[in-house]
Amino acid sequence: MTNTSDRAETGPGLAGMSENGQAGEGIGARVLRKEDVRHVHGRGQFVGDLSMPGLSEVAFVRSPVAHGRLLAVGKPLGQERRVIVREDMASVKAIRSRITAPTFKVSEQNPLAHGKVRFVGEPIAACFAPTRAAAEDLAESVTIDIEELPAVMDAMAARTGVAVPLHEEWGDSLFLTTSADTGIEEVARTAPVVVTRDYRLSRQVMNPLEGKAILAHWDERAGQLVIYLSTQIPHMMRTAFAEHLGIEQEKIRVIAPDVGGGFGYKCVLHPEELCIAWLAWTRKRPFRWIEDRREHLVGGANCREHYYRVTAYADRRGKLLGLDAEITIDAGAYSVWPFTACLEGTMAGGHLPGPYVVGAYRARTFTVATNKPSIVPYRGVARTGICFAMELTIDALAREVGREPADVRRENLVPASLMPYTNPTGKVYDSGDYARSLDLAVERIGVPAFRERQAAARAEGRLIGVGFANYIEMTAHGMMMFAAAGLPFVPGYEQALVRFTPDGGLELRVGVQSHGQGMETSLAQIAHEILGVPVARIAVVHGDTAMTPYSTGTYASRSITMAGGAVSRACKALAERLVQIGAHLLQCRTDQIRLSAGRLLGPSGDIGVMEVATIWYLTPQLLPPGVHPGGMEVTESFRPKVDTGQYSYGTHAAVVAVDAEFGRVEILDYVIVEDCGTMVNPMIVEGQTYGGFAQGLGTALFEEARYDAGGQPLTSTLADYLLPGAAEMPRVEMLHTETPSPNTEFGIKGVGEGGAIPPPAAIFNAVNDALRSLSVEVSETPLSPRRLLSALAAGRASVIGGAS
Ligand code: MCN
Ligand code: SMO
Repeated sequence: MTNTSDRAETGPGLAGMSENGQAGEGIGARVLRKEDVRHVHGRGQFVGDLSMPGLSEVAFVRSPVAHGRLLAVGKPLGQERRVIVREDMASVKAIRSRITAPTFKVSEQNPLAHGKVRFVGEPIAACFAPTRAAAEDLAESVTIDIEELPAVMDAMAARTGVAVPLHEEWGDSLFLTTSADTGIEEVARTAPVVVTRDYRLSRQVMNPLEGKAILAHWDERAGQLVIYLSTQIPHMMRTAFAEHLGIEQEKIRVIAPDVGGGFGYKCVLHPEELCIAWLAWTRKRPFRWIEDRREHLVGGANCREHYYRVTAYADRRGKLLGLDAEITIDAGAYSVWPFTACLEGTMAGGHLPGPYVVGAYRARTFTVATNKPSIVPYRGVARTGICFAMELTIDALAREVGREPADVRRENLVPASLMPYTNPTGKVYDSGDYARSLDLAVERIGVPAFRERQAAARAEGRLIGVGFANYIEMTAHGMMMFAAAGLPFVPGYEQALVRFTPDGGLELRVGVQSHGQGMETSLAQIAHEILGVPVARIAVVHGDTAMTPYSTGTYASRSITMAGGAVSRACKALAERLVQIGAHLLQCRTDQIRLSAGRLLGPSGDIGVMEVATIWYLTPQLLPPGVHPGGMEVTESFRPKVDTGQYSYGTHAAVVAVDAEFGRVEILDYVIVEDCGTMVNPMIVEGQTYGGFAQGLGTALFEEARYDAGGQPLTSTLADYLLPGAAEMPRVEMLHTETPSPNTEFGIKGVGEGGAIPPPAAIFNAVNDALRSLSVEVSETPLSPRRLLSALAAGRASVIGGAS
């Protein structure tokens, strides 16, 4: 990867933005990640690393069929107390996640199946023993009797009816349908150019290095059920356990130790977690379950699986006059707590226009229940799909009107002069210069020269192509968005507790959870920016409900904006106190003091902020009575001025070579332009973007969770479910622009998901550009050799058919 910065002040070793930042550690500095030291030395502490006397390990008996009536579960003789079924834990509430939309249908998911099973891998019984191997042997000896029902596997077909719906009381298979229309009919009647396409984004499994993991035990002294959980949302999980087990929240403590990747998979309540917590609560001793790879690939929750039919109406230059979309989401068996089955559908309907002015807009969404694992949020949530559908449509339109795709993009992008811009579904884009981002990518690729190269290659029988994709990434969307969606929880103010230690170090306590995003470093950089305490002396405390303020947690690329905002506010409040105390110590007025690089500078002397903190704690006799009883500890909160989301954005460009004989796609060049407002740590921003890109590359070319017609998973090992590895990652050139958000501290926006959004769109557009001379288009992920070869074969057949 090479990096080119578009702003002069970014770069290794350069100082932060204000005079308070110590050189190289403030906002904008490429500080090395503090957390990497323990991770690269193998000293991280994951749930699997914990040990505890008397620990029982748990294995699950899982459904071997996709759909059926569960008639009986037989416990092995003499081992009954070690095998738990739903009846044993009757007091535990089923998961009934919902939004308030009147037409939304609620699914009931039992922590262990009861009455029916609805996907292969659904937990039926929990078996415990001193070792996992013994627990698995026990699970093998449990008998189950299931009357199989026809499996509902095809979401598109299931929209119009099925033999036996999963949730029979519904009468159909639809969690939710929505529809919005700003007047498409009029445009449809008159538009000179009409382009219609179908797209499909495959079902994926997110595959964090560490699967789900939970260890729960009873702490007699604290009177608490202590749950070590690999999660992104410790505080919300405490609420989940309390609500479902019927325990008061103060009796539960959730600790997220090191978490080996979340990607959305760990921001929902999984049924197995309820079982482990219930076992520890009722037995008052420790239990653990760690998901293994096969469990993850077969019965873990999935993501994506979108189907689109998109019609673009335009004038002859390709200026959009209207956009009409039918969006179907295969949501799997159950609605997950708390985000529900409808997150993908509602976000897709609300954001399909992306960075474009589309004119009239109609979107109808269908969220369908099928006999597959539930759909959960995954890096990019919905936007990877809508970016794919929108950007491939723009390219199809460009081909139709005979213009360069980049030119048609520029024609339709929301101009910077219209910011803040309200899209047709009422989403407010806070700031951005989308055309500049596209122009940078176009310039980097060198489109006119590429067209010459392409023509020369074609003359030699080689197929190469270029593709662009613009994206927007709604980040840190808060109260207004969640309340409007009617979700069971609504994020409001984010809090941070910041306190000096008696020796002048700093602790930042935040309720969000860092599991690879580098927050232990970047939050410290924000505090350093304001107070000047060296980053090495700033500890970020997170992932423990007993030690941190409440937070809905880490998802929606919200943490640096929200928790960073709260840290900033708390540090500013502390700075004010320091100045007041300092004025006394330096015998001057507060307005004569300046805080710079960690020192309070007065007219006739100066003192370090760390020293002031030490004086407050250890030699208070030096201070006048009543000086700041609140002391060197502040809890402050933050909410963006407009909290419908801070919109990061950017452009990806791919140059590919297509091997029409073997169906292979080779990425020759890849350029990323990204803008996440003010960057706290450009090195981490690049790491986040590159990591997201790897996952987007997986979506584009490799990953697909496949099932047979009966609902049996066909990709239950990593030999069948392909993930990109280091060898598949191309060289990427990354450029940054920085358009601050007007609504946040320092103008920060989020970046955690952006890299994963446009890669499938950019790569498919490049492939379609390469295949243009053959009149072949591809539109289904992943672009495996099989898929590419069959598209080529169909193209040849249609050419032959057309000629006859
Ligand atoms: N950052 C920055 N300047 C900005 C924005 C971000 O320096 N203007 C840096 C900060 O170091 C920050 C990090 O980027 O800690 C990510 O910030 P943010 O965009 O706020 O995202 P979150 O911390 O809320 O993380 C969640 C986001 C999501 S939603 C998914 S999914 C995802 C992602 O982060 N999962 C991840 N990135 C991941 N990275 C890793 N390694 N593992 C995951 O599970
Ligand atoms: S999928 Mo990210 O946890 O919002």
